[in-house]
This record gives sequence, structure tokens and C-alpha cells, in this order.
Amino acid sequence: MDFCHKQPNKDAASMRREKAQVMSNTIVVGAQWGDEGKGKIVDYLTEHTDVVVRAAGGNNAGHTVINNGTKYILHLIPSGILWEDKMCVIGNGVVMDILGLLEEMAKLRAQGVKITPENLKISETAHLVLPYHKGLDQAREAKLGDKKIGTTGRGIGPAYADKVERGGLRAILLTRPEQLEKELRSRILMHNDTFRAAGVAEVPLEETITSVLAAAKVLAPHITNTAVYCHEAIRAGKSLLFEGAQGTYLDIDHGTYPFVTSSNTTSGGACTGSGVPPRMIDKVVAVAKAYTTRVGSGPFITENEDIGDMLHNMGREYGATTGRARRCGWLDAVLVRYAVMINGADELAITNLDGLDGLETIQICTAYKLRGETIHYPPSTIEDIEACEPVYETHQGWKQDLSQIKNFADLPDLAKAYLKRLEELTGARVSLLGVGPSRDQTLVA
Ligand code: 2SA
Ligand code: GDP
Ligand code: MG
Repeated sequence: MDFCHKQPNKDAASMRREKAQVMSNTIVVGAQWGDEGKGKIVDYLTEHTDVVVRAAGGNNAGHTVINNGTKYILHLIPSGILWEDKMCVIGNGVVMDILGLLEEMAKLRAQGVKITPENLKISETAHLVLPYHKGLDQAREAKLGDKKIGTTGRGIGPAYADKVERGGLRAILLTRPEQLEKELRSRILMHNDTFRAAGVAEVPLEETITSVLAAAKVLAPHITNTAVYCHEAIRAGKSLLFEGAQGTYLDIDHGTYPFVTSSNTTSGGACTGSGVPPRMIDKVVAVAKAYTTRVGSGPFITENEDIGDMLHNMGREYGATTGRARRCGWLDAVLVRYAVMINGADELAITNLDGLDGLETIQICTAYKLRGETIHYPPSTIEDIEACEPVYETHQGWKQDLSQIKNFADLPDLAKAYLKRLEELTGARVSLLGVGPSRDQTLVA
């Protein structure tokens, strides 16, 4: 079977010219609560980059790429893997479920994607997500009851907690099986004591050790110092594209805490999670949907059930990892503007504009009313966010199918006006636009 994307047939000079224009290190981040369409935008930008890097999160992420009618869902592996001759890096900031990674590799290979140590490098200091992390994640959620975070159950929080507590196991151990077995055995025994006391299913000891050691053997050739790799690539004139996971409001520092994930999903996380310093970053692209979605618990000021029903009836907005229905609402320009600020975004990629095609009128939230005061940034506590009322302005809908439009200039005036207003409200230029899920439904503004 063939790769999803082939380099288009271009002469060498025109490829060099194009490359010179875009030769830069670019971070792509989500400006909302994740699922903005980062996978699709990264895939689009990959054509003009050399190395695609994941620097945070784990296989809680689900990044969808559709090309030529084939749908790929990436969880840990950078979307760049779908391109011939591109290098992919899983950086030190990622938490890596090695059994999940093997499953993902198998699925992609069955779709014809080539994955070898030559095109996928894994940081030796990335932390491992192990079966007991999933058990801890699920047990904690069960204990929280109706106060649960609504995690993906992939063990992400407990794996980052181990890292911060300085008790985690790192990918370099995959190259040292004896040490790995010893460390793993002691941790499983320790966690099983806790699971037994709590009446939660224990992790099968020998079975888990056997499967982790088998996975280690397969993954060991991919393990390297990826910070050194990235710096050598930059010195050799190559460009890097950082594929953000989740979104700004799931960031452990800047998100709607505690209803967040456990990593820095904002642009700074790309640097700490890869070892590439801020001064080597040239551009930040923030991706936002033309409306808003959120999956999991937590406040959502512009949530609107009618929009949710409309999108779900179209078969859209279901989680790419868990299949959960995403909560939906109007575009919240307050959030996007603040995300532009926190991430230092130069450009916005607006996806799913076609999701609004059928609407008579469209609302944009431009500010919040908090206890009688008008504010233009998201408050820092859940209580205050929940007390906010959205201030909307109403736009006339374009009532036209956008999905077949190939050029930005051909958009209806009302759609252009909506985007223009978004630029005014957020202070960032709209550079890319999605009018459908496929790669060829991305327009350059
Ligand atoms: P976790 O599992 O500890 O990271 O969960 C904590 C919160 O972070 C949210 N989260 C996500 N939100 C949107 N998309 C994500 N990836 C999947 C997707 C989600 C899915 O692409 O659709 O399939 O359900 C993702 N990953 C984590 C999570 O919902 C919690 O609110
Ligand atoms: P990510 O996590 O940010 O990569 O986003 P997901 O893949 O989880 O969710 C985005 C969803 O929107 C996926 O189903 C994509 O196929 C879809 N998508 C992305 N851009 C567009 C677009 O412009 N129009 C439509 N209709 N779907 C899109
Ligand atoms: Mg997603």
C-alpha cells in the first residue's frame, strides 16, 4: 500500500524557492480546549518542513488527518509520519504509553504508513506511561464521582505526577532491559498493594513485565537524544514543526484548572518538551475552530446545546481517542484572544468554518459580564468563570456550502466578514482556513 502523501511533482528549483520562504521553526498550538484540527493543519504545513516534533501530552491526544478518502488518527506519533521523507520526533516532554504506541504503529502500518528508526526518533528522557498509571487515573476519576475531570483514562495525570515526583521511568530504560524489569517489578508490586486495598483490579505482574519487555525490544532502536538530533537538524538548515497536543485551556498553568490535562500545551511547552530554545522559534500558529468545543468536565461560557445537536446530527464532534460526544458552543473570541497572547501567536488557522454553513445567524462572544463588570480576559477561578455571562454580537450567516471552495477569494462576503471580525477581536491574522476535513479543503488566506 502507498503512503498517504507523496511529494507533488515539482522541479528542484521551485521546491527550493518554496522552502526558502517557509524555512523556519514553527509551533502549532490549539487556541481552545483541544480538537481544533491541529492534526489537519500540521499535515498541511508538513509539506514545507523537514522534522515534525511532538513535545507534550501522550496518547490522550487524537489528531485526525484525512487525505484521498483515508482517515488516519494519530495519538503519539507526529502527523509528519504520513509524509514520505519527513523525520518525526517524540520529544522529552511527551509521556509515552509504549503498549499504546505499538498498537498505533500497527494500525498505521496496516494503512500503508512506513515507520522505522530512520523516520521516528524517541527521546530517551520521555517518561513512560505504564498500565498502573491507567489504573490510577481511572480509580481517581471514580473516586471524584460527579466532580471528575473527565479524563481520557489514558494514565496521563499519574504519569506526569510520577515525573514531577521524580519517581518516573524514562524511555532510556527501554534500551536496558534488566534495569527496566527490576524497576517495573517494584513499581507494579507497590501499586498493586494500593489497588488491592482500594478494591481496584490489580495489574497482572508477569504478563505486564513480559509485554513491556517485548515492547522495549521493538522500540529500543528508536531511542536517542532527540534534543541533540533537533539541534543538529537546525544547524544543517532544516526546519522544525512542533505539533501541539490538546489546547491552551487544557494547559496545566493557563487552562481552566483543575479541569485541564497535566502538561504545558501552550507554545512554551514546545521548547521545554524538545530542548529547542525559544530564540530558535520563528513562528507560532494558533489553531481555532470557527465555533468552540470541549470534551470532559469544566466550565464553558458559550456552550450551546442547539449547536451541539446540529453538529452531532452531522456526525461531527466525537472524540478521536475515546469517541465521547464533544460539548459545543459559539466561538469565544475572549478565549482566542487570550490564547493568542499566551502563545505569542503570529497567525490563526481557523478550521471547521463549514460547520456554520446552515445557520441564519452566528454569534461571537466578545466579552464577559462578571458580577456587573465587563471583562475581556478569562478569570482564573472556576467560580468566577461560572459566574460569567457571555456578551455576544450577532453576524448574518452565509447560508452556503463552503466545502467545495478552493480559493479564499471565492468565499462569500459574509464569511469573509466573519473572519475579518475575528482578526479584529483577536489581534492575529487568519492565514489558513478549513472548509472540510480533507487536506485539499485547506485554503490559504
Ligand atoms: P487527560 O486524559 O488527563 O489528559 O484529561 C484531562 C482533560 O484533558 C482533556 N483532553 C482532551 N480534550 C480534547 N481532546 C483530547 N483528545 C481526544 C480527541 C479526546 C477524546 O482528540 O478527541 O477522544 O475524548 C483530549 N485529551 C485530553 C480531557 O477531556 C480532560 O478534560
Ligand atoms: P486535533 O486534536 O486538534 O488534531 O483535532 P481532532 O482531529 O481531534 O478533531 C478535529 C475534527 O475536525 C476531526 O474530525 C477533523 O477531521 C475535523 N476537521 C478539521 N478541520 C476541519 C474543517 O475545516 N472542516 C471540517 N468539516 N472538519 C474538519
Ligand atoms: Mg483531538
